[in-house]
Amino acid sequence: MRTQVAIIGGGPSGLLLSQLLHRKGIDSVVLERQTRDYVLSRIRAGVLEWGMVELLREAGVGQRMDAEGIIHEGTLLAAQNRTIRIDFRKLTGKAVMIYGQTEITHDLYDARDAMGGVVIHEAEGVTPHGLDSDAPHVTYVKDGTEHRIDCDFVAGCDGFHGVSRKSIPSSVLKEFERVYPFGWLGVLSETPPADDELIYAIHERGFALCSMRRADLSRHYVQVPLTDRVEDWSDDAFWAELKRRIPEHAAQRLVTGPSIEKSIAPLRSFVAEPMRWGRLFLVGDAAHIVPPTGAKGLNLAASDVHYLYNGLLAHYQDGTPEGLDDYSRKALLRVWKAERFSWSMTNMMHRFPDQGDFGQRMQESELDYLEHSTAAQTALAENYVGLPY
Ligand code: RFL
Ligand code: PHB
Repeated sequence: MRTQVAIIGGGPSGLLLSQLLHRKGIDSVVLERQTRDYVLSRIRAGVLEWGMVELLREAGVGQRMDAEGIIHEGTLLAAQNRTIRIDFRKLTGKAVMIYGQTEITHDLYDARDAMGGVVIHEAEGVTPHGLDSDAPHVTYVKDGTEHRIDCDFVAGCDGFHGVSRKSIPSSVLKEFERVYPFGWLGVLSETPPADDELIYAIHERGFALCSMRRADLSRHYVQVPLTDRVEDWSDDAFWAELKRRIPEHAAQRLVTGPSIEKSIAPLRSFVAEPMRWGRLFLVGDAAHIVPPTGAKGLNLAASDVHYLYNGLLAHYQDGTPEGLDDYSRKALLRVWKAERFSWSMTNMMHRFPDQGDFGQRMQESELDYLEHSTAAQTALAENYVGLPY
């Protein structure tokens, strides 16, 4: 088989890239290790920057998002005895959209089906070859038979644990990492959201977040030690802990119910440089991970897709190489800013085991500064709604 762009990974990055390319007549094949049901069962991000909203519309997959998504013009940051509202609209003129990653993936699969896009599921042993030559190819095994796809370029959209990043020689690749000493226990429940907007709360017992997917579907998180296991947390214990950590007005109104998904995610900051090697381009979680505190993971995947899509368009339509040549530099400039923001939000809003009294006073004074400085609120809002592409 031959295609123009072989895409490894059928998560949001890979599907969005193939959808955008197809609409411009550029051919791709998506190779996904898991089944479609497995990919669609993963509960992940929920907050979309406006740039991502517009990119989904450009890809022709914005209809359901526009009908069912919820626009948020602000968010609440809470610490014991105070609540600070960050007014995105007033401070930046922009807003974010609440629409789950699961729904986006659904919409992208539907769109790929409708256009006859090729997505091969349960592709085992996917391996890129000849990435530093002019004629790369990818091999994989499906139903016990080995297949080969010849291509012009390979897009590595296969997440943090994929093969793409590992194909770059260690003499070329530089990795930067910070692992945080806690995780987030997340619960999805068919209950109304705690408030109209998201609440990020810091408490002496640790961080908590009240988020949502729809008017009847909520997503909540509490910071937990890495030694905790999901089995240790009954639903009742989760709700009791959440109520302790969030402001009183939200705790009193909180409607609890059975969890329909419960998991613990470790927190990590990670960047791999460069994001291009020969004819391989890394996209999304394959190249970088952020702690979820700034809601940036999925949004960064979208901005990578935007840069790569435009580079590929310029290559195929105008024969100009600059977009592809500049992909890694441009994408990394935005990635590092989102890394900085996610790291600073994480530092401000979590209890660290070794922070001591000094660290605690630093957090308190940072929140106090935020409460009383429009400049500080504007900086937070500008990053949260998303820096320009
Ligand atoms: P994905 O979504 O990981 O998709 C990669 C796809 O590649 C497939 N794959 C392979 N396919 C073929 N061959 C191989 N060798 C392969 N290896 C892997 C995988 O099966 C998968 O389908 O990466 P992508 O597309 O770059 O999208 C990135 C986003 O998914 C990610 O940034 C966010 O979900 C991060 N994230 C969150 N971000 C937020 O903004 N807010 C959140 O609340 C939030 N929660 C989360 C998250 C990520 C989590 N992970 C990765 C464990 C919660 C979790 C649990
Ligand atoms: C979520 O709804 O899952 C969510 C929202 C905001 C974040 C992280 C996760 O910062």
